[in-house]
Amino acid sequence: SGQINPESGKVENSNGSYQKRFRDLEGLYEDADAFQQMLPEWSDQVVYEVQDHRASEQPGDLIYGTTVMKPGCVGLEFFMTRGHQHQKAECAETYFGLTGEGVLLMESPEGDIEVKEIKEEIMVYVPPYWIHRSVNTGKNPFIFLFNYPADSGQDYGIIERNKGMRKRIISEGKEGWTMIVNEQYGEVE
Ligand code: S6P
Ligand code: ZN
Repeated sequence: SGQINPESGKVENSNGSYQKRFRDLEGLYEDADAFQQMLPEWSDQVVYEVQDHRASEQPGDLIYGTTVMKPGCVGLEFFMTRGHQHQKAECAETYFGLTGEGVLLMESPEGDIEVKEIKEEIMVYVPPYWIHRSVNTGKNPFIFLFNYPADSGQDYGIIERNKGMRKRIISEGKEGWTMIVNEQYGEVE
């Protein structure tokens, strides 16, 4: 057992972590020009950090941890995670909001879309096979807890090959967000 700090996302007994910096996220956002304009100032800055606890990778075991995401936008598009389907795609996951606000954008293999708002004390279930990506739609850090099977793995290739997910989450008005079609989806080079 160990404490999880809801304000910092610190997982007391974590045994792994990684950070994604702005420069690592090239190609994720629709507005490539806006990305290039931000790059000099943002390059080294951490957009999100993952800390987790892994007991083992045995089937039946669980991984838990937190993701801490900075607020911000590239053009109109909010900061987001790379997104993935689980490598063992039949593996489900849960997310539980700790601080700030965001959404979980989910897409089924049939192309159905679900967007679930996450904030403090809100639980979201990611069904087997669904691609998922989290988005910070707020003005503060967005922090959530996750739990998923230890042998699940992540497949990032599906999003890379498709040029993203079918939809994008952009800011609207002062505080809001809206979903738009990803015009680059499925584009062939
Ligand atoms: C893992 C789980 C989260 C994400 C994390 C970063 O299955 O969904 O731990 O890994 O939020 O997102 P991503 O898409 O860069 O792995
Ligand atoms: Zn996942």
